[in-house]
Amino acid sequence: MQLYTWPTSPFGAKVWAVAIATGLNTSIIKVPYHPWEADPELSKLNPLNKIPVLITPNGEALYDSPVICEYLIEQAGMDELLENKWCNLRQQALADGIMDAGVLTRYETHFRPSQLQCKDWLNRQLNAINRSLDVLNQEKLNDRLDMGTISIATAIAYLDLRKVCDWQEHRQQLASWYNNISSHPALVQSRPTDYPLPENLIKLKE
Ligand SMILES: N[C@@H](CCC(=O)N[C@@H](CS)C(=O)NCC(=O)O)C(=O)O
Repeated sequence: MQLYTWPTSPFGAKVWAVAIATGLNTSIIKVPYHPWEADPELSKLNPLNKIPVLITPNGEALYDSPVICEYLIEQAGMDELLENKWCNLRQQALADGIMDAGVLTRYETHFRPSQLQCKDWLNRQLNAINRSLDVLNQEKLNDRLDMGTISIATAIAYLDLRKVCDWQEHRQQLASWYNNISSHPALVQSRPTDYPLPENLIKLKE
């Protein structure tokens, strides 16, 4: 299988953590692909032009990340990652929303000239992140890997990578849960990491 992804992508990182947790990572080749490339290759696979995209052994292109994760879990027969399914899927949705708001914040603050940035819109993203983190801080989160905890830990790793906000402040329960779970090898090996933009995209920042 092939996974189109990029090292900074939290959604790609989540899929990779699931791939490691299911043992299917050894059957997947990562194809580094920045979604802002003008090359139409990605949009032929996913008309939304977003990563991650998984190419299955029969050549089918799967997106988006929850669909890919569920596919990997089913292929590996690892239902335990989705035990208490609705809680897991809700937690994944919340974590994905944090990732969405974090990625949009990054795009706005990093790629858009400061005089064009919209403060209200940035605050809206930050408020969504903060409300979601407050909810997670009240929850008794699992200490083992499952679809919910992988998603939440990856979302937090992305907030750290891009320094989106001081998420630990006043959230002691969530911080101590994260400090514990983030040392799991699947999360260490999949963590989103900084990576230079492809050369042809650097002009976007100018
Ligand atoms: N809901 C999608 C979100 C994927 C997503 O937003 N990926 C970002 C990279 S982290 C992307 O491809 N952005 C390109 C764009 O927004 O045009 C998923 O879960 O896979």
